[in-house]
Amino acid sequence: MTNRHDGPIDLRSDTVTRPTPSMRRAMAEAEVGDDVFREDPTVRRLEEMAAARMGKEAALFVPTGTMGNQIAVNVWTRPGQEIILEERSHIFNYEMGTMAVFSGLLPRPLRGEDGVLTAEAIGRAIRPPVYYLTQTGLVAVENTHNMAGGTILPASEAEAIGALTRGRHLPTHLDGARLFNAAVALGRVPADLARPFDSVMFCLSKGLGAPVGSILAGPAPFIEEALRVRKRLGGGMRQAGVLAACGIVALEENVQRLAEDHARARRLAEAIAAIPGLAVDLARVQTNIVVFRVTGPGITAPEVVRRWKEEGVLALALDDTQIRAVTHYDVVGPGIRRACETLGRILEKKSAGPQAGAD
Ligand code: TLP
Repeated sequence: MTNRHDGPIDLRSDTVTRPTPSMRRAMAEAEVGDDVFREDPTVRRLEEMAAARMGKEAALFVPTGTMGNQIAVNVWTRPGQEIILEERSHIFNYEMGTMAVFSGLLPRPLRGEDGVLTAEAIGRAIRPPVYYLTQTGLVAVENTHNMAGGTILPASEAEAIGALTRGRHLPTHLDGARLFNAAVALGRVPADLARPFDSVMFCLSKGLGAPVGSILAGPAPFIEEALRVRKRLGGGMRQAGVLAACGIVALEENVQRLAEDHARARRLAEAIAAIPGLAVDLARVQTNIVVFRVTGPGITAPEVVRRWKEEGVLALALDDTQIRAVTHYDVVGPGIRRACETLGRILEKKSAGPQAGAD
């Protein structure tokens, strides 16, 4: 068995997981009500549980991580302000400019080494309170950092950012889509990593394996306003308890097993590092994401991805030279071995000359 399901070994994202058998059972048995009236007991239970895990006063179940982030961005800011974020962050690159369209904000992207924004760099970018200057409205950081390769924001840096922004009376938001990966990798509880930030979003639908849903957590008045903004965005769901039930299972059963995904990502990265024509920075492989480079002449990342697909392995080409592979619940050890072997063969054929590579 290379997979928990039939079909290709799917390393495109940890979003592709399907509900586990206990999630299917929980869905069937979930007590439900109309959550727009706040009458769904399963949604409320998930929200309470999630708030406690994040060490925040309150939490809100939202359909997607993108919506959770954009609600936070909207609640914390006023139109015309700037938001400080990392250059490769999800909020800046993959949320369709919603910060501008919906909240009237300007991005202030900063480059962080390995995706890590430092308090020092943020401090330099915060605008002084001069009335004729554009004002900073929010600082948003990402942990783990997806496009930098699942890198972890060091807890000490998070604390330094919190201390800085509190001193400057600026709100902070943590895009913790994969915060549980960071917590498991560091052997910490997620609340420790969320503490320096005013609000946090995490996804139930990534490594934790739920089919749908994310959580936005923060102070009670913030979540009260977030509820209104969620409705404004069309995110008020009705008998959402069937989905929340999977989120509860995800939090109860799937957190510690993230360590297996991390071990598999490391195995994959080590195999990649040994293949001539590929390069990976092993120090950056800290959780379940492997971003590697195609260095061999005469073959591009999209071409490698195409040939890998023919061998039954799916991954994402990020550009002409970079590929992202993400480990998750549905791919098991033999699948990772197959992925390594087939990748080795593709690059070998390539270096054996154009004839061999062309078949
Ligand atoms: N990430 C997806 C893609 O959108 C890139 C993936 O496959 O990794 N924050 C971070 C850091 C994310 O990686 C993602 C999704 C989100 C937010 C948004 O979550 P969803 O997809 O639920 O809107």
